[in-house]
Amino acid sequence: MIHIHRLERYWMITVGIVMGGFMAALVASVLVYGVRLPTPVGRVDPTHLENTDLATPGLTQDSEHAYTLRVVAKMWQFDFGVKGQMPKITLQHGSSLKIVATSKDVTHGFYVEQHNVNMMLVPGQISEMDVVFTKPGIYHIICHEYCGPGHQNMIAVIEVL
Ligand SMILES: [Cu+2]
Repeated sequence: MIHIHRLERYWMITVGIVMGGFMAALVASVLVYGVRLPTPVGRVDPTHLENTDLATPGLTQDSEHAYTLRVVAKMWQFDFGVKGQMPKITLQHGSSLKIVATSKDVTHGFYVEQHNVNMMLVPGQISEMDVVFTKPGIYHIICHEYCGPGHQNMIAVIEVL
């Protein structure tokens, strides 16, 4: 049998416990907290979005409580077919929202307050994420990837009734 020094054995046990803790946190984040990685679902030519599903960004209703929001991020606004400095969509609570988004110029962020939505919008890549709004409230969408001098203006609102 291999002889392992006592202190070395303690360190191996300690490292095993720490690694087990990390693994448990990872599993809990997926199974308990519902953390999902945003998935790239397709590729597009960011200079020719007019030939894609994202040609007409906006909110569509798929069923009674399910919606799809198509978003094109650009310097420096989120375009989902609503005009204004801070575009807004309104949903009933309990609604599920599929967000399909891309960027037409530089890398932008897409973060929804108080929900597990945190995507990087990379030109040429379509990102998709599902979220359910269970509580009424005002939730801001912000760009959290610095994208240029108008970055701080990239804000939109999801109102949940
Ligand atoms: Cu930005």
